[in-house]
Amino acid sequence: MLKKGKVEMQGTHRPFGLTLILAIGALAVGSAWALPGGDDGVVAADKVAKASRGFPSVVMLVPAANVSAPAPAEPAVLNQVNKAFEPGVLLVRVGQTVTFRNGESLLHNVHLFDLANDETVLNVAQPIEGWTTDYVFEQAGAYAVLCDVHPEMEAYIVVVDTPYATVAESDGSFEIMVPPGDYTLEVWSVNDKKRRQEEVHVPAEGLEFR
Ligand SMILES: [Cu+2]
Repeated sequence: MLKKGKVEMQGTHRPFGLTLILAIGALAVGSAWALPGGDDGVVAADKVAKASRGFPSVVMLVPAANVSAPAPAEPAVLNQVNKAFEPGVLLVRVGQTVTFRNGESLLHNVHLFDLANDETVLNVAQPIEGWTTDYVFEQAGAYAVLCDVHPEMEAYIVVVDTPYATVAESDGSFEIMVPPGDYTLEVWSVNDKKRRQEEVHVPAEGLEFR
């Protein structure tokens, strides 16, 4: 089934603003999102599959109970610079805008494939430096991002429907702050067709799965 998204395109010539650089920095370190409604969470930590070809795993804890946590208003940015996508793995929430940005004076494009069925969901040119294309994912899933101009360009977008998710370190370690409770732990890794999935209970003192 084709997953429908929302696309907005615009050509801009603005140089990088500080805000954008900070946003990319925050994504690069893979920090977990803040807890909805406060930070009275506990640490859930483990070690999952280590990075492969430079692509780290993504870990998500999907709460059994409904959690009201709107997607971040600020866009997640996938930059195109030095003939590479940055970051290589982008974690976004359902409903959060992804901004694809051409960060250099080269012709690129964005060719987005749904990994569930290999169907193209977006294929747009990014002709000049500063060009941006916005896209909103309306369902959770995993997507490959390629540039047809530069076959070496490759990235992945993991769209999650939980506020408790993070990009793991390259050695596979991660920490997520969560309220105590029952969760499904899911792990996305670039080499695994099937996600690791298990039910976990996070007690009041937190949990180290290791
Ligand atoms: Cu390119």
